[in-house]
Amino acid sequence: MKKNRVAVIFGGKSGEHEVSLASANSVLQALNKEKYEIIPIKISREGKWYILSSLNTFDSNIKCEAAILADPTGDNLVNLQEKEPGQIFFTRESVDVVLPVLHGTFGEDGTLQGLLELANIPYVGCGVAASSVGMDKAMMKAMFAQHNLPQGKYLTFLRKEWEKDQDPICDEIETALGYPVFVKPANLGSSVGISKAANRDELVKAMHLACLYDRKVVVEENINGREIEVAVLGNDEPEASIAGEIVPCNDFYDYEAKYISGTSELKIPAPLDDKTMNEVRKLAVKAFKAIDGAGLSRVDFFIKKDTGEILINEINTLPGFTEISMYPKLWAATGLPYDKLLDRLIELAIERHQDKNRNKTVYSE
Ligand code: G1L
Repeated sequence: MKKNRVAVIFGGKSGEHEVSLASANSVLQALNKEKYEIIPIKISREGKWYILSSLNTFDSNIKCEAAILADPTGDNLVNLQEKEPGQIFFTRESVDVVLPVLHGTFGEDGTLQGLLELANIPYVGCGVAASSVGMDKAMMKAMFAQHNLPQGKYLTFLRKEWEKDQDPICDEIETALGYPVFVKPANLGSSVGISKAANRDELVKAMHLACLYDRKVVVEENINGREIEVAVLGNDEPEASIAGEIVPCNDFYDYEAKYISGTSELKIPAPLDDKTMNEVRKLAVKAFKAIDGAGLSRVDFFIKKDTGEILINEINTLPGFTEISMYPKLWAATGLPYDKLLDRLIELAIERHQDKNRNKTVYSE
């Protein structure tokens, strides 16, 4: 049988270049080489695209794979062709499916997905709209609210509004949310620009900082909750994995522990009573449908330590994807191991593409 040609695109310009390499490394190693012909495509930090000129070199030579992953600029690689961004999709005779392993701007935000739509190539994961909604915290929260998903209190502001008049914005935040609050650039492209403010002085500083990174800022109430995550998989009939819990090493919510030092512990399954477990799984599917998700997403919740109330925190359309990341571990614990999960995601990409091509694109009787 003819092998499916799978292009794995990784790297990228964003601050999360290394995160992408780690996930791409796991994906490239796990993809079944009997089933797929793999075309690795690397986007350098400078935004240049590189593909292996000889696909066979990659297939048979694992060292080559390691070399790509080890070389952050791509400058030292042999057998590479430099391409204009996206050029490959319009000049190659065929790529059967694309796996985007890219974080943030250009990759996770819907722009690469748009390019692939234009080229009519199937790709793993969410489409243009879901990807961009998933990247914008203000849009995401508005979508959740529209679908009556329970979430914490929040306010959004434009940089323009902040620059015009700060006092009424601070007043509004203090009245509606109290202290402490989390101030974040709406665009979740990177983890920079986020801070916690416990008084007005800190709030002003936090707003200034967030305004450096985006024209929209989201301010959230502080929630003292357990962090629960659910993996969703599917297209029009998505399914939820069992839930997992992230236990930060410090017993209070600690940003550094969670995102930077990676010292938190994962509990799979999360120790929850049956009712709560069922409820978070149901809400995860609802959130996925709310953003019109496809393929995969990880949905993150808080369970309030005092009341047990479930609140949705966010949806992540391209979650961490190394073998030890939460998303693949949740599916492994639900009965779908890493390599089978990749097979399923590729299948879903092709199914969705075929379903889309059923649509009429011109009017006729
Ligand atoms: F394999 C998938 F489904 F295509 C896939 C691809 C990429 C799943 C998850 C990711 N994740 C990432 O790209 C990222 C973790 C590097 C974003 Cl930072």
